[in-house]
Amino acid sequence: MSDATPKHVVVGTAGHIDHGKTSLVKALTGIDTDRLPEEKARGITIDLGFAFLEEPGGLTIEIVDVPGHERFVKNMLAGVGGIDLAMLVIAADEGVMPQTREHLAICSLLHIKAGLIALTKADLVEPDWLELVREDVAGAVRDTFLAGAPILSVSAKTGQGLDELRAALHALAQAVPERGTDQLPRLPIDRVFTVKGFGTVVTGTLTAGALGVDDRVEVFPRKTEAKIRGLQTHGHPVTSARAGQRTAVNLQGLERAAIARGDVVGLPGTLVPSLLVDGTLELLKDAARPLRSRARVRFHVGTSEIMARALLLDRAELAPGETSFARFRLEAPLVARPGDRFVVRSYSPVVTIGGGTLLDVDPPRFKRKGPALVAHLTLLQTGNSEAVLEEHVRHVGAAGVRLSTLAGRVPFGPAQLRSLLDALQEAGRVIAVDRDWFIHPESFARLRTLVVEALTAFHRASPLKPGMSREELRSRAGGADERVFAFLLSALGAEGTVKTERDKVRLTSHEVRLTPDQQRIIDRLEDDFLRAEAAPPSAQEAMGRAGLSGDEEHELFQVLVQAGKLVRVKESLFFHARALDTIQTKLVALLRERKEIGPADIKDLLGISRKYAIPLLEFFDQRRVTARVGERRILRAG
Ligand SMILES: Nc1nc2c(ncn2[C@@H]2O[C@H](COP(=O)(O)OP(=O)(O)OP(=O)(O)O)[C@@H](O)[C@H]2O)c(=O)[nH]1
Ligand SMILES: [Mg+2]
Repeated sequence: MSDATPKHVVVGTAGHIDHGKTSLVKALTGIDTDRLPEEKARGITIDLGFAFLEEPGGLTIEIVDVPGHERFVKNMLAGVGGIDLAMLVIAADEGVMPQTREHLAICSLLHIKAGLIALTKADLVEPDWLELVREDVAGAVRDTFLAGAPILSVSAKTGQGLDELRAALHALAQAVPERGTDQLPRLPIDRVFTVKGFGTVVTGTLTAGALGVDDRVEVFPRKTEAKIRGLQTHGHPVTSARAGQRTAVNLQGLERAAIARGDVVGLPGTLVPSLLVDGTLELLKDAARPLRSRARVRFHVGTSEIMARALLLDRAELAPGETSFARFRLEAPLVARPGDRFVVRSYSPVVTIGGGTLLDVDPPRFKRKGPALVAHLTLLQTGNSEAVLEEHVRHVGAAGVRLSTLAGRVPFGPAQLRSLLDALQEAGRVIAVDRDWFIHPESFARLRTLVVEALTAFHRASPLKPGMSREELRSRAGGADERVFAFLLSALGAEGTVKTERDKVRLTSHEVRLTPDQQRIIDRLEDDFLRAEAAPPSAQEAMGRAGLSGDEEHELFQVLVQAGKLVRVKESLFFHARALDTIQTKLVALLRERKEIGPADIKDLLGISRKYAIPLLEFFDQRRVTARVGERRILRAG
């Protein structure tokens, strides 16, 4: 590695209370991580502490020191959420103790990949004893990620073994793979405080992506946005921070009280707060009892702890050592990404019992539980990236999904998402409604069938109607998303299946066909309106004269309206289109002559009553033939 590529690796301490974690961090780095007065007074660590080692070659080892006390495991969990390596600290004079095991289990559940064991306080024991403890420890970690890891005897008091420890940490850190760069920034907050003159500052390990001064960010799940006023790492101002760095973020214009540990800083709209998450759940082998479905648990992810009910999807209870799929119903919104590891502790007694991997952080609401959901989760767990993406698009159904929403649900970054979508589109496994909206071909096909069937049924029931209202059709198609529906209609139009005219949709094959009887009635109706000229009958009257009962809603009457032969002038007052043309010609001629007319003039002109005169004048105003000046009309210019 060259100096040009700085690397940040986060090491978390772990281990039983009083075993010398904080002393060891101080001996290694010179930094006393116990800051709180209460920690000083009691001689124990209560909350997280932070230190670092600048190594040659641009490597920074960030150290998170955690409390060992069993009452503060909750704080320990907030600290180890973002670590790369574990440093399990065991006092040589006491050996493996309860929180040694619990912390080790937590690191295992979080899928920490590597680490080492520091057998500290070596100055307090005889070499023979040290050997026995070493064997004991090697046995205790045999079935864990620390199997075969370096076990180094050290002393914070005498400095014995510190150089070797530092060299071992360096070697492990070198081997930690670089964090991917195609991820949006995410900083789970572990501390919030105010700095005089600066305002609110939050700190955390930037687990992914990068943040820069002046970036606009959102604090999830608070729905509050802020601008980054300043950034610091290790007490020094910087203009940007990258994945793996301990970062302090000065947020402009945000109240300290509005934020808490467990919240997450990210780019606006890029994370999905959710009350329901699905994943795998593994119960620890040494859990005291089986976990029953619906048990209330403490759910830890990132730096947050949220109460939840664990619903087992395919069994009534989970035995120690077993793994199954589970759905968590959270009592407050959770902010996480698929692929995140989590830890579960029982409600009471408060002990770590298991953990797992999140598969779906914004799951579809299945009507049926059980098998369908298990199949969905199996695919998310075992499928390749393309299959996982396709599954997410499939499960949003006919509504389709926005690109940014999809980005929050898939376990990969924006660039990979874009290229996977392109590949799936190419293969016909995803349809792009537009650049920002996607639907699965199966959902699209179902929607297409619904629309064609609805139109077919409509034409059968109303053969005299030229087409179905677009909105009615959309609601028949399950209230399809407007964007998807418009896309579908244009696709059906392009293939020649439907025709859309104004707000009416019909099958291209549909034609209004009248029986001779119906044609006769229609002719009669039309004739009635034609002859009545400026004083037409009501729809009901005309229907009666044509030997039918009904009003303007009657389908035969509507045939004339749809064909544009009868024109609605006002409410249920219809005129024949040709009569209107004649009236207009007369009206214009009169206006040319007189320049200005009143209602009485049109009554005289056409020999009609006020009942027709007023609506006609308003109709021609609307048609922009005339303009109204008080109660009088003039010819509209142009
Ligand atoms: N003799 C000796 N004493 C040590 C050594 N390391 C730590 N101690 C003592 O052990 C006690 C506990 O040390 P801490 O470093 O506070 O232990 P800790 O693991 O951080 O404790 P918690 O954070 O509360 O879990 C202190 O009194 C230290 O002085 C060591 O290497 N040798
Ligand atoms: Mg400590």
